[in-house]
Amino acid sequence: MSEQAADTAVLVEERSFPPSPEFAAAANGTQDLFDRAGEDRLAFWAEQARRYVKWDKDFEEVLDWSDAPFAKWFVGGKLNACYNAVDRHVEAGIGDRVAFHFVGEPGDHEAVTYADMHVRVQRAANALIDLGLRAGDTVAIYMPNTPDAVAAMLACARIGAPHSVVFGGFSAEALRTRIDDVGAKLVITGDGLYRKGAPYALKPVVDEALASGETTVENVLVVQRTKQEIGWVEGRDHWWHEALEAADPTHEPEAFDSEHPLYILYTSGTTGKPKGILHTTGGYLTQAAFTNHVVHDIHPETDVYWCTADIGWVTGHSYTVYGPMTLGATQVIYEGTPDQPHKGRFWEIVQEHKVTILYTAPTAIRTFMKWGRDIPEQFDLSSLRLLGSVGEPINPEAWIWYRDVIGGGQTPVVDTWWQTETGAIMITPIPGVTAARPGSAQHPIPGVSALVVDDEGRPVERGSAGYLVVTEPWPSMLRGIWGDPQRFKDGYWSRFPGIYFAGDGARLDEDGNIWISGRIDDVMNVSGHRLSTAEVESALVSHAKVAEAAVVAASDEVTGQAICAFVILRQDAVEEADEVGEGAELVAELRNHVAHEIGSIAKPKKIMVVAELPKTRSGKIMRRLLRDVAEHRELGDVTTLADASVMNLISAGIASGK
Ligand code: 6R9
Repeated sequence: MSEQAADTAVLVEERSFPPSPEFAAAANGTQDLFDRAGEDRLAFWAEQARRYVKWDKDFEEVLDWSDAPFAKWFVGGKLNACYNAVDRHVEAGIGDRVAFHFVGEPGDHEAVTYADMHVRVQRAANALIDLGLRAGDTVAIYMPNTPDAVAAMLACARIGAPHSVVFGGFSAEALRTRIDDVGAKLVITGDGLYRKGAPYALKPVVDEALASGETTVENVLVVQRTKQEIGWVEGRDHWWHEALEAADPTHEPEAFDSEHPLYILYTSGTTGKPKGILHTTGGYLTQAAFTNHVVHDIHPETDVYWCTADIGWVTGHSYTVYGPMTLGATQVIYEGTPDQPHKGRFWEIVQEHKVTILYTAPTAIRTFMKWGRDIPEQFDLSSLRLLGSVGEPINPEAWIWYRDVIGGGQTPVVDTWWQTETGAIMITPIPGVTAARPGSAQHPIPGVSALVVDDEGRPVERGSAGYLVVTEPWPSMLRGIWGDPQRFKDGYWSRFPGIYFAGDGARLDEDGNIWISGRIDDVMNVSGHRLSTAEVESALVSHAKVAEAAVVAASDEVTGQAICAFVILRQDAVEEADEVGEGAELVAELRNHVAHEIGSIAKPKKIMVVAELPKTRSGKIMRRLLRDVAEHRELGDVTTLADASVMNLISAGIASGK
């Protein structure tokens, strides 16, 4: 058991909330699924694949694990993901069902039906082909959270061009790294988006990203959203609406192999270089749709479902685009932030669109708690019948508040554990079956084998903590890291040979529930966003005044963790700082520099300028001690420090405000 996993383990909560008999009676997820998966796991997944996905050609083999850890699911099967998300619903006669109630931050609305989406994805697919895109080419998407972003992703899937969505808050630098790594031929972006009450430019960031050096990007498609002034490169840049208008209105979806790459999504690992997580088509779609159906309990004919994640994150991929659309669900998609123009915006949207299922992150829930229950209490939230949580551990207090204040003390709450790498939900209560335990993700879904193991990879006893692992392959698992098969093997499959190591610590309680405590590696989780300490450190040391930097995550009441940086200045910067006394200014400059290098989500909450960093004799920074400082705790064991007096220096410097 690692020291860190032990000290972050959450307190055990004893209360239990069984589903109401009415909820259980109508629920999609039943005990029967566990029984069938228990009898024959592969037959169970084959059944789900045929139930949820329409195949152009049926598969011959469920799983080929002969080249482990590179899995092949539903071998020999052929399908088109965009057809599954759009065309099939139009063919089934439900084209006039609303796919998206789009809510723009400034208050504009648009209802987009499945038939509308059908028109859009066909034209967009042809527009991509007109720009020379072919199956296997990659496309970077850097867009506002709108139905057009969804259409852009689906148009790529339709022609077999893997997309790589980059969150609209990432910097030009971060965008460029991802474009280069994936070798994108095309970027689809917007002129801008509305966020925090103002238009925010996107296109200039793309221009900046593409300005330096040779690039693989040949064309840029620009969706008009804010109508702000933007630069234009003749021949390279094209308006999305003009390209769609000029394109042929009909496009026959092509059937691709079940293992055809669907997308690459970058996420932070333990080094400074983000990993391109690769997902393929058949298995991914199966598990995304299955979990969306049985965990979120979507009844597509009657529910209005709202996943608040941006499409730039995996949650938006699986639970706004591929899962719900494969089911033919009606959704809300919102562009902006929860406090625009007022702190009741989410609840106003729930009331107006009669949202029945809400899926959001603990950091948002804790923010709403801080703002006070009187805000949601001003709105009619009685349409809500199920609440979900994702992205980080949810503390029991926030769980109870969510259920009581937002769910009227009635709704099931599903705390869903999964990762960019797992592609879809892995551990969660099943709302019509499981008696929920606030703060615990509880049990693996039917067909998934997850365990808590000790240092040697042996399952821990009930009541003990250890590492979270997945012992059998699952359909939506990552198929690798783009361009780096070795990193895939080393990063996930070598800590416990042949077993997937998720990087999270967990605890098994006396009743067999799994409690996830958080990352045990150098990955931070800030408001549900993953960032590596190394990534932020390398952004800091790229600033001319910084000689060395160490970054740790400190617990934070609202964001779960907050980034705390310790920096050593270069000698000339120290002298300059002393002369002009620019402490606060320097800190602001460094924070902005990190925002420029990575994006605002990576801005350290706190930066402390120190004279030395605590290191072991082998030169490793002892982050554990820095965490103690950041969390105002008494220092732990300092005996392995090369120079124990360093900590006195740091503490003294911090006390004097230096
Ligand atoms: C979907 C998503 C994955 C990491 C994961 C873990 C944390 C996610 C959680 C949770 C406790 C939950 N995490 N869900 N921790 N309880 N219900 O968030 O993907 O951005 O890749 O993050 O998030 O630490 O390893 P991703």
